[in-house]
This record gives sequence, C-alpha cells and structure tokens, in this order.
Amino acid sequence: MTDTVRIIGAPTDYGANRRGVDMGPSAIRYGGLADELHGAGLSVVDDGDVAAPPAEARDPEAEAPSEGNAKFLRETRDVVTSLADRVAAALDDGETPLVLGGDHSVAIGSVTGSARDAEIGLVWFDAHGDFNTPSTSPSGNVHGMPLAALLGLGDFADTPWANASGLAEEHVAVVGLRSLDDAEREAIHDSDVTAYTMSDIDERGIDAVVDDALDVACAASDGVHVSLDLDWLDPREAPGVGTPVRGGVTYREAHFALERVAETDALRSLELVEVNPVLDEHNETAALATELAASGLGKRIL
Ligand code: B3U
Ligand code: MN
Ligand code: MN
Repeated sequence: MTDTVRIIGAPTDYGANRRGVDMGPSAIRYGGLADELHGAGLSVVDDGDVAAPPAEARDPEAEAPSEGNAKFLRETRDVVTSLADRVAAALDDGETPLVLGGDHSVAIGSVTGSARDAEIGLVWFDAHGDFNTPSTSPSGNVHGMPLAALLGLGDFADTPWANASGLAEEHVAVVGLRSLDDAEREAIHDSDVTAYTMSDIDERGIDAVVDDALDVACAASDGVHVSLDLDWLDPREAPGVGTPVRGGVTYREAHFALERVAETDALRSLELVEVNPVLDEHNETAALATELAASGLGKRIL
C-alpha cells in the first residue's frame, strides 16, 4: 500500500434493516480517524462522501430495477456506481482508498472500483455470509447480498453494475461466520469461496485462520481488498452495529487480524462498514473502527 490514505464516505442505510448506519462515516471521522492514521505515520486526504440521498427522498414512482424482493436497489446502484469511480480514482492517483460505510451494500462499489483493471483478492470479515440474492433473501436487505452480487450469483448474473469486478471466487475468503441463512450455506458450499466460521477460529486460533485467509486472497496478483463489517466483533466490543450476533471475535483478535493484513504488504483498499451510531455506546464502535483501520494500514506499537 501507499503512504497516503484517501478517505471516502458512503453514508447509506438503504441496504440495512435498521436506520442509522448512514451516520457511520460521520461517527468514524468524529471518533478520531484522521488522528489515528496520522499516528500510524500516514498522510490522509479526506475526499468527503458520495451522494446518498436519504431514503425518505426517493421517488416511489420512479422505475426500479426489478430484482426480486431486494429493497432500494436503484438507490444502491447509484451510490455504488459513483463509489466505484472514486475508489478507482484514488488508486489511479497512487493513494490507498479507505471507504467508510454505510451498510455493507457499499462494498459492491468499493470492490468493483478496486478491481477495475486489476486482479484482486478479497478478505471479508463478517458474522454473516452476505451471500443472499434477491430471490433467496429472507429480508430483502441488500446488505445481506453484496458478496453474491460481486460474484454475479443468481439474479445478479444479469446485473452488470453489481458484478463488474471480475472477482474470482478462488481469491475470496470470508472469516468469522456465525449467522447464515440456509440458502447462503448451500451457495457457499457450491462456490469456490473459502469460508471460515467462528468454530474454525476457536479450534485453530485467529493466527492460523487469518494467515490462511490472506494466502487465499494474496494469490491474486494485484493486492487485496479488506472489507470489515464491525459485526464481525463480539457485540460486547462493538455494540453499535445494525445486526449484532453473539460470539464474535475479541478486541485483541480483531487487532491481531488487521496487523497481519498490514504485514502482508498486499493491502490495496480497505473498508469499514455497518457502524450504527444510533445503537452505539459513547461512539465506542466508531472509535474501535478507527483503531482497526490504523492496525490494518500499518500502525506499529514498537
Ligand atoms: N442473512 C440475513 C441477515 C443479515 C445479513 N447481513 C446482515 N444481516 N447484516 C439477511 O437479511 O440477508
Ligand atoms: Mn456484512
Ligand atoms: Mn454482518
């Protein structure tokens, strides 16, 4: 990665089941992001936010892409399309994009932008698989679908804006799973994505699992995008997320994992998603997100 980080906010909650993640970028900035990154010896440029009109502003008459029961797909398409351009522009300018969500649907834009004219790997730290498609989703929330979208699965096979990344399943690793819908479980089994559950972490330790996940992603020739859903952590450490699931990784395990990411020297782009300040306690989840970003971007204690 490069020494200059370009922060890009994507303040959406279209894909979430609860309101509030659209304030994530502000909360993470307010939580001390620039200071943390400066402390890690990095230069920081803040590119502001992509335009994401509040859900209330949508025109119910406007024609929506017809993709099963997926909610706010048109709004999601508009945001991820401009986000992809911003991420690609940062990389073109020799900077490392740091995307702040927003719900996890924004990853469709971040990964597509990062993968433009490049072969990238992807590490997805999450309690959930995010492997639903509009037809399998029990909720219709697009934040449960971004990985399936990026891989062009199911209904997404004909959705060019959602699977423009050319991402290969063999270069994708998902880490920390503990909440999957039946159809997601099947789809993950049928794919060439490598998936690690919390049981794998319990059994083998965070170091072995993260090293294996990074090996999978680093097999791609042009670097790795890391997508960090804050619900990967246990809700005791990260209460301010939309869909908390008990039994997640600890504060120490999360830092260790991000430090390992930095050690590979393969990080191409990073994103932090699903911080919900409405549900947070004293902005602690947002502050934790800033710390983890610094670890992933190379902060060293000694
Ligand atoms: N799998 C469920 C729940 C969910 C996925 N991602 C989050 N929640 N954050 C769904 O709605 O697809
Ligand atoms: Mn997610
Ligand atoms: Mn999640």
